[in-house]
Amino acid sequence: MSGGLYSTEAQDFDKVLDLTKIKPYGDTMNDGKTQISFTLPVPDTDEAVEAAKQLMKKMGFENPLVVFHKELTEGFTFFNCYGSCGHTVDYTNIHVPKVNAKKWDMGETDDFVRTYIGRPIRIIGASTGTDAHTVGIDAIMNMKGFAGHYGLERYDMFETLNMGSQVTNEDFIAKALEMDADALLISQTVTQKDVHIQNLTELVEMLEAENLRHKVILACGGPRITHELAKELGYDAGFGMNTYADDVASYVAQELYRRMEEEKK
Ligand code: B12
Repeated sequence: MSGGLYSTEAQDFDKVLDLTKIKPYGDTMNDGKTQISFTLPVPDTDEAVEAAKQLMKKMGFENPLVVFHKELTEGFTFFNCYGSCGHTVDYTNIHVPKVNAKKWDMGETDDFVRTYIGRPIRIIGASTGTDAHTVGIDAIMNMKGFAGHYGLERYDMFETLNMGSQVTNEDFIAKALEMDADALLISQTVTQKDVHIQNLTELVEMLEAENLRHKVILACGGPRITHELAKELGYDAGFGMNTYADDVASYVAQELYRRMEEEKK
């Protein structure tokens, strides 16, 4: 037999991974199975379930299934749905901007700073603006660190100050000046209504206004921060999920050294 379901091509379709056309994996390769959840601002009725299915189809999902629905509060229904995604992306043609630094462990970074910079690097960090989340910046800076990676306070060759959360950009800059910081680390977790963009942009503008921007290494981080976004906003580097102190410590040491060498020229 040839063609249709019985062709070799069709038989292999659920086994063969084509990196130029990837789609979600559920039970078998290329089935596109996706789980999606959302809330509709209507009561939990048959019409609401039908509306959820129609919405799934409009989003491009085939065979939409509502597997769970519950009115969370009067007039708002939560849905958990499955569907098959018909779209694919070319994985071989994806290029993500990344922080340009070799990742070292704590000992390697300390050795490098001792040998090539010759003094401790001064770093100040905070979760700024209205953001109350401290766990991210603590994971990077606190002595005990995060997931088995010691924080910057543990490094011999870093002098650090973690200002905590809800620090205004004014106070942050004032403290950075007072300690003559080499690097400024900003953590942003809340991204609702792009509040992080406004806050991060304001800091850059304030540093520029005071003619300080080029004198410091400016890096930001958070679960929804990417290096690409950070660069767009005028930062030197951006760090997202699963970052450890090692990443930012190696980067700051290498970047400071690069700038010191540049100044000598
Ligand atoms: C704990 C928590 C809180 C605690 C925070 C306690 C504290 N002391 O930090 C409390 C209860 C106070 C809280 C409050 C709120 N929260 Co909250 N919170 C969380 C929660 C559950 C975990 C966050 C966390 O600690 N992650 C663990 C750390 C280690 O991960 P991380 O922050 O991503 O950090 C890593 C990287 O991103 C990176 N990194 C982070 N910062 C930096 C900085 C630098 C320089 C570098 C290099 C790297 C780096 O390194 C870290 C280690 O790998 C998340 C949901 C979730 N599961 O993620 C919601 C969450 C972040 N909160 C959320 C919200 C909305 C709020 C509130 C606004 C709720 C409200 N309406 O009141 C308030 C915030 C009010 C305010 N003014 O900010 C939303 C944010 C949605 C959004 N995108 O904006 C989330 C995602 C929950 C949700 N699904 O809705 N929250």
